Amino acid sequence: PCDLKTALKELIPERKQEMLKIKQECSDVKVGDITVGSVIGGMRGNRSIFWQGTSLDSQEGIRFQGKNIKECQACLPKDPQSSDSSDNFLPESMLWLLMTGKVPTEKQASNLSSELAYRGAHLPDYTTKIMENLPPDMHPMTQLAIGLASMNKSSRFARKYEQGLLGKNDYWEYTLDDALQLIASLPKLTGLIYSNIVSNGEPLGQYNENRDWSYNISSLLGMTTGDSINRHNLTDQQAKDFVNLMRLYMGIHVDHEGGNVSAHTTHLVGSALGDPFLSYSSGIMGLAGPLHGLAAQEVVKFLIEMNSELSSNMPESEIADYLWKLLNSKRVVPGYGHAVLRKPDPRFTAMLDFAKARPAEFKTDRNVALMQKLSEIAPKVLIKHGKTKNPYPNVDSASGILFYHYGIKELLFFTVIFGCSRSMGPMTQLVWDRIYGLPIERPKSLDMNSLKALCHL
Ligand code: CMX
Repeated sequence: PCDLKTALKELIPERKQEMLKIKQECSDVKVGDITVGSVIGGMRGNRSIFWQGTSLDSQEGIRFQGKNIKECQACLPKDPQSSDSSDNFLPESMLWLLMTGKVPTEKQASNLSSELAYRGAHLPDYTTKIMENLPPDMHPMTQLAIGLASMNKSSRFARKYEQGLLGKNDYWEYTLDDALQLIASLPKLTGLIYSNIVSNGEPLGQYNENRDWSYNISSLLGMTTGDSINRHNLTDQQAKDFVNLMRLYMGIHVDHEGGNVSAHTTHLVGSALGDPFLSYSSGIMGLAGPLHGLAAQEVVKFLIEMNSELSSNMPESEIADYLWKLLNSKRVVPGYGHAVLRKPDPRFTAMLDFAKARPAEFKTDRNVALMQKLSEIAPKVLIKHGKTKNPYPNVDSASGILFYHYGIKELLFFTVIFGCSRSMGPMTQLVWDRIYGLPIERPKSLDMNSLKALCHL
C-alpha cells in the first residue's frame, strides 16, 4: 500500500492479536520491583510505560523501531527532489517507520510527504487569527501550545466522539487523521510564531505544497533562497545546508521512548481520550521546561557567555576553570547529563558530524568550535566533580548553536523547532494507544504516612 492508513490497516489484526495474547496470558508477569527511591525520585528505573516506536539503550542511545541513527541514515528514503547523496533522510520517512515498524519505499515516503504538504497548506482561520493576535513577546512555546490547542475545534476525533458516532474500533482512524493534520500544521504554526517574533507578523516565506515538511519549515523561517525573503543573505549552498540541517534535526528528535516529559505527558493526557491536539499541546508545555527541551537555548546562552570570557585560542585550562566556577556556584552544565543515557548522545554526534562535514562553513564560528572543544573537556570536569551520572553531551549540546550559526538567533524559539520534531513519536504512540484500546492511565500514589509505614519509620 502507498498510503499510511492502508498500511496500518494491514498490520492491525496481527498486532492486536499479539497484544490480546499478552494481556490474556501474561498479565501477571512481573516487570520489576518499585522502590521507595523511585517513588520519590522521579520514577527512575521504573519500567511501567508501554511505548511502541522507540527504545533508549543507556549505552547506545536511541533506537527507532530497533534501528540506530546511522542505520536510519543508511536506509530511510530522502527527498525525491534531492540529487545529493549526502542529503539527510526525510522526517516523513521516519514517521512511516515509527508508525508501521517498516522502512518505507521511496514511493510511500514521498506520498506521506505530499499528504502532509497538502494537509498543511491551510490552517483553520480561527487558529490563524488567534496566532496573529498573540503578543510577540509571549513565550514561543506558549504560542505553539495555544495554536495546537485551538485546533481541537477541528478535531475529527473529538467531533465524532461528542456526537456518539464512534465505536472503540474506529477511534484510531480518526486519531490518525487528527495526528497527521497536527503534524502537517506545524510548518505554518511555526512560521506564524517566528514571524510574530521577528517581523511584526509579516510572512518570511512561502508555503509550497510541492516541497517536503522540513523545506516548508525552513522557508517559513525565511531561510531558503527560492521561497523566502532570505533574511540572512544565505548563499544557495547555505540555504540547502540549512534545509538539510532541518531534515537531520527533525528526523532524529522525533522520539526518545515514552518516559520523557513531552512524550509521557502526551500519552497521559491522551489516555483520557483527549484528541491529538489537546494531548500534544500539553506535551509541548512539558517540552518547554528548562530541564527538557529548553536546555538547547540554555546551551547557546552558555556558549556565548563563556566565549566572551575566554582568550582567543580557548585554552583547556580556562574552559575547565569556567566550568568549575559554574559547578561551585551550584549550577548545572547545560547540555550535559541525562536521566537514562550513560554515553554521549548519538543525536549530539550526528549534529556534530553535520558541522564536521562542512569545515569551510564553520571554520570561523567560535561558538561551534567551543561546542566541540567543550564536548571533550566538560566530561573530564564532570567526572571529577563526581555527581552527574552521565558526564557526556546530550542532544541539546549542539542543535541550538547550529541554528544560531545560520541566523536563527531568537533563543526562546529553539524549543518550537524541537516541538515540531517531537510531535512524530508521541502522535505515533497515540494512534497505537487507540488501536490497542489502552485504558486511562491512573497509577496509585502514596502519602507520607504510607511511605513511613513502608519504611518502618
Ligand atoms: N551539570 C552539573 N550537575 C549535574 C548535571 C550537569 N549537567 N547533570 C546532573 N547533575 C547533577 C544533578 O543536579 C544531581 O545533583 P544533586 O544530587 O545535587 O541533585 C546529580 O548530578 C545526579 O543527577 P543525575 O541522576 O545524573 O541526573 P538527573 O537524571 O537527575 O537529571 C538532567 C538529568 C538532564 C535533568 C540533568 O543531567 C541536567 O540538569 N542537565 C543539564 C540540563 C540539560 O542539559 N537538559 C537537557 C536534557 C535532554 C532532554 O531531555 O531534553
